[in-house]
Amino acid sequence: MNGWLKGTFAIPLLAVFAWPMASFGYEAVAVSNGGAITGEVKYAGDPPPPEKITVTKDAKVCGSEPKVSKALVVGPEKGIQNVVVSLTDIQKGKALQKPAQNPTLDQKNCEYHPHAQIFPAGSTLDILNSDDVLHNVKTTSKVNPAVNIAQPKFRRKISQVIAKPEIIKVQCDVHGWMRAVLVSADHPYYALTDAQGSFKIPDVPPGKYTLRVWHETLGEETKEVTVNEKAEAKVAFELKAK
Ligand SMILES: [Cu+2]
Repeated sequence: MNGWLKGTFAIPLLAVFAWPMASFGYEAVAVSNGGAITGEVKYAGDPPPPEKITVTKDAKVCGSEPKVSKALVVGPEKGIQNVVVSLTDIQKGKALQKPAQNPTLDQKNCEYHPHAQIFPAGSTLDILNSDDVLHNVKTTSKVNPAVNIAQPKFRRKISQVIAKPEIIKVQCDVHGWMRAVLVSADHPYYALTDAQGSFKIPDVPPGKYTLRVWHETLGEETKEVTVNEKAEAKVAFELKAK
């Protein structure tokens, strides 16, 4: 009798936990006539020199040489690296592919690797500690639950599900200079600018969209963009310190 009761109660519980992930209103369709959005994000005016970080703790592991901050990386032609570019109002387009492996955020030599990354919402992020020191992983998420976890050296991996779409800043309270950006995406039309500040978003169904650029220290800006069939729409942005 007990066993039978357990069985009946187990079914609805499992159903709740296996509930399909919310689709965030985005519909996956085949895109055969898409266009591309390409462009550059540049620093307006004279960019500040790269910020130097003095290692004030755990020099044996973190290194005693000053580090260069990756928060604002501006190339010789003023292109800004690691700007998050995305379409904010796309309803339909190509399917968001789940990566073959979990995205990882590695803490190594008291820096995050990679500094910025994009993965589909619902992914399990593997947070690795490759250092023989205590790190602390702290986010200021608002859409997803905020995370604040101590990761001692014996805790090599923490797996954290990032369920909802959001741009999330990560920092370590033990080493105040450690900063990273996680982009949990609800569709595939996201890109990070390269070292030249360039980006490309391919396979966009023809239509009018809002294109947003977001940078961790410079803030965000949006522009309207029209994508035509099998054509390239070029968009240029300039950002500067607020
Ligand atoms: Cu740390």
